[in-house]
Amino acid sequence: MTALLTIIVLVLVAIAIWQMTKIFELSQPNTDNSQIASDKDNKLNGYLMFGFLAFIYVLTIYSLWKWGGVVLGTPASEHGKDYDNLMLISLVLIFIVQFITQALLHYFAYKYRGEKGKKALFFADNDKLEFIWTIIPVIVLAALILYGLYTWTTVMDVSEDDDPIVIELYAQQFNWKARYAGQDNVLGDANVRLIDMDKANILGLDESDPNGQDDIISTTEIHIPVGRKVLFKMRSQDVLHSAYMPHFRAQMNCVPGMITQFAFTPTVTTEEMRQDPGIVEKYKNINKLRAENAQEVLDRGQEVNVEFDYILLCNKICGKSHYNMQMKIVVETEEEYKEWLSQQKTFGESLQ
Ligand SMILES: [Cu+2]
Repeated sequence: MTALLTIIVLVLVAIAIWQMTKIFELSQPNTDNSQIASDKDNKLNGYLMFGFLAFIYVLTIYSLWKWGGVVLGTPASEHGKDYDNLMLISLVLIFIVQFITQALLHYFAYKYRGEKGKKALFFADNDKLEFIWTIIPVIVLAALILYGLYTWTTVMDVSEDDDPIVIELYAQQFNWKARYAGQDNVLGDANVRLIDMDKANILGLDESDPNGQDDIISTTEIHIPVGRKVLFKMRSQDVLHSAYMPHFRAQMNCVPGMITQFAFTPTVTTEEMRQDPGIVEKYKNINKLRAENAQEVLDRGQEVNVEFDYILLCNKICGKSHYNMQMKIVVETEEEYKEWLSQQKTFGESLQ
């Protein structure tokens, strides 16, 4: 941030000096102070166009080389591959189009630079040309949008046959709570007005609803079994939040007063993901950075060495501690999941 501000200040100072010399020049008597560009000026600007073209190409290539590795890596859900494909196709298309059009734009700016007595070739009206530059974007965009819609409906489709595990994600400033639907796989009714801290009814469950008695509330982490579809139902207590699970390519807004949902099937357990070459490399780097700032990390009461874990984040800026609104997700085998679940207290038990 300081570096950016310094650059801005330097640029502003440079502009100020430039303007002052201009004023000085204009105030001198008997000098050529014509504001009309000469052929020499136009030629220089033509070359500067090429300079700018080179600058954006170099910047693009440098960014890809330098930060290309910080993308999300192996998707951990069934639909993740489709999602990544859609993203890749869109990016490649944009990249190719931008590469060609920028080159043409800057080349023509140079070619038809102002020159005394020169007139640029132009078409006042050309049906064929207009047809071509209308129809090509229409076809490409229609294909892209249809493919996107198809992917979206496939991702969002949850059928009863999938027999998904139902889990509620409850968002509030600034934490997450998860509620498992229990034996009956039906979440009990809940309402923020029923929240009763004295009785540990932190999610406002309706105590008279039998569906809620076997619900299990977890305030620390979410466990899900690999290969089973999980249906997340989102609720918010206060403001807009967004449940974001980047490794599973899942995100859904949490809106006060309504229930939203997102379902996916996790395909890679936490243990397996820790062996993923991309993750190993990333965590090597993270731990290196943490070791370099070990004292600071220890002062925060954290361990220097960290291991990969799936994570649920909030992706809507919802207040001052938004950045830290997160919850650990553990993907494990069906047996481990059942074992963990059996150790948790049901809502009925916690009321007694
Ligand atoms: Cu939030």
